[in-house]
Amino acid sequence: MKPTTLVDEFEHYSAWRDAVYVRVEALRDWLNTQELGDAESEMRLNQLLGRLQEDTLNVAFVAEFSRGKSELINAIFFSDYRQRVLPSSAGRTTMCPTELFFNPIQAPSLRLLPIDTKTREGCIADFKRDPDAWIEFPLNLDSADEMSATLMRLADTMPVDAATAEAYGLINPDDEETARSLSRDGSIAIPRWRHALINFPHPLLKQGLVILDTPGLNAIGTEPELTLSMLPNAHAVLFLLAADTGVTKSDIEIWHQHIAPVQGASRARLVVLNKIDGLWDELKTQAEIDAEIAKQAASSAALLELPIHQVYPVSAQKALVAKVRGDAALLAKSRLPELEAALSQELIPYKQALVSESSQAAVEDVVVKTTELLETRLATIQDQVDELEGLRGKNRDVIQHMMVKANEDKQQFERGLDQFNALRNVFAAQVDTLRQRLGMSALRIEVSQVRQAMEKSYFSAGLRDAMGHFFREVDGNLNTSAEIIQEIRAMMTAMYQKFSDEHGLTAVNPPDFSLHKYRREMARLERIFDERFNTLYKMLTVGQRQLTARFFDTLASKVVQVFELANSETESWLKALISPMETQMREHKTQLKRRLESVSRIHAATETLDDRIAELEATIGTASDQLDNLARINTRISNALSDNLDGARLAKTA
Ligand SMILES: Nc1nc2c(ncn2[C@@H]2O[C@H](COP(=O)(O)OP(=O)(O)OP(=O)(O)O)[C@@H](O)[C@H]2O)c(=O)[nH]1
Ligand SMILES: [Mg+2]
Repeated sequence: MKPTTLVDEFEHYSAWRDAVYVRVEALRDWLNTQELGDAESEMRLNQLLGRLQEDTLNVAFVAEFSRGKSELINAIFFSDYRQRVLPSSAGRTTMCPTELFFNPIQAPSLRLLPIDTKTREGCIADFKRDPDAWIEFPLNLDSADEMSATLMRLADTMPVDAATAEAYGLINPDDEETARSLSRDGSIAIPRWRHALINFPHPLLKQGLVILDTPGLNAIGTEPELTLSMLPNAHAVLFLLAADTGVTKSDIEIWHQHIAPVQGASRARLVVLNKIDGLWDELKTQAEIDAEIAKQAASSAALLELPIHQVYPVSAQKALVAKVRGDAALLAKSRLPELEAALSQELIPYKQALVSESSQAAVEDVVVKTTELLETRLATIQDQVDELEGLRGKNRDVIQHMMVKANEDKQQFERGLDQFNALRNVFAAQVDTLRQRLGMSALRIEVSQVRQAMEKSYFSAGLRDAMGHFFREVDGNLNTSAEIIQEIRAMMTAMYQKFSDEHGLTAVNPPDFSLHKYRREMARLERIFDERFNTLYKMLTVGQRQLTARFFDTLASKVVQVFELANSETESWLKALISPMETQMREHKTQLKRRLESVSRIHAATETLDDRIAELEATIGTASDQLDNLARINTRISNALSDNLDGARLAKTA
């Protein structure tokens, strides 16, 4: 069987995602036309639709320089252009982290962030929001030559003196390697750009693929954002070794510092042993060559402490040549198809599971809520029908009595509503405290205090104290917030119970919510900081202090991001907590009012009993049709979600 390529697999995934999108959209529109949706459900579904639309799949390529990262990207994704899209050459080529993606709103372009932004405040994510910080070069898609000439800028360097390089955090003057790379006039060549964004209308990028090519050259260490967010955010990381160099000390360092620790158990992480064409010795038999390749793969796996099946030997260069020339035998020999198949098998199902899970959760919440509403409606109307049936043949006195009773119920419920509103005030006060604890302004003050403390400290001990203090404060805030959340939940549970006992509303179990994962993420960030800076000397040099300060800036913006997430999740939880109650209250109030109206009208003899019962029964019919429809729409979404890609593929080939 021909192994499926990543390109095919990704197309199936996109088709699956589009199918889910259409069905979720149908649910939202149906709720609107039936007037069954509320603001909360509509918001959840719109958020989900937004996520499905902007869904990206991030694949990062990491290795020492010259292992063939850019060549491998060219071979896997860009062979259709029949030439090298990304520059790839001997020695150090790609000089800055490069993201390839597609944004239809902007013209195809290469945008470059100058290296001197390293001395400015703000991290790459901040600069991405500031278009003026970038230098833009249009990409002429009609001329492959022009395009690759433009992209050669990814390899730009410039000479600076050692002090400047140190200020950028690119060198450590005490380090031997730095001394070696200084030329006679004391200058050193550094990357001209800090980061590159390539907006390119490739079919896969159009569907949400984002590729991250990184430079070797220990850039990972000097750009904290790579360690803190870009690599952890990647859905798959490919780590490259090269058969001609074998596994070097710096390969092992990169692996242990940046790749092995950031990976979750389910995340795709593939090790590629590139340049196996160097072992294609024409004087040897194929079996001997295969044995040699297997031997190298095994020793690489052992050095990285991995099972051998996680190492994929390939020749990126021959694969690119083979694809450009349409040479199937050479392509097979390059072994790229095996790597592509493994990548798609690890990457796509993992990504699909993530998206499926979050979609399922949002849809289920909305469906459960709407079902409850319809069931309550059905039950109350049925009660009214029963009550009216009981009136048949009764005299006016009895009817009068019923009217009084209905009025009393309505009044009692209105008193209940007053209590509910009083409780809402308590709820609002608690939410206020929670917002202060989780608030962004408190966090920003905290961050600037640490920043000042760091600027004053010349010793690494002082710096670590400031950081330790920061993390304790942040964790303290999260902890207090977690306690408030528990209190709010207990209060709401009691309130639901009360209304269920006194007014017969459906008892809802308020959703649980914990800040645990955010505390865990903070602990992870603290660990990364510790690991990076506990080896520093007692006295800090200017360069080390600057590097530490910049690392802290990135870390702080990451902490702010985590807080923003925690905040928005907390806000949604608060809404989800109160909104079913509000919906039920509203519904109950309407039904009580209708009941009083029907009894009154019958009492005043403006309507016959039969007419009224028939009318109510029609309403029952509508509500139960709606229930059926909702169940059908829900099944359709579930089917779309659980439709695995194998199914989609079979359907397409059949
Ligand atoms: N023989 C052989 N050479 C390869 C292969 N893949 C890449 N190369 C060569 O190795 C050199 C480095 O390749 P690049 O793609 O620039 O490597 P890189 O990892 O992107 O390097 P940096 O951008 O410097 O970090 C180039 O001269 C490529 O032609 C391969 O499979 N076989
Ligand atoms: Mg490169």
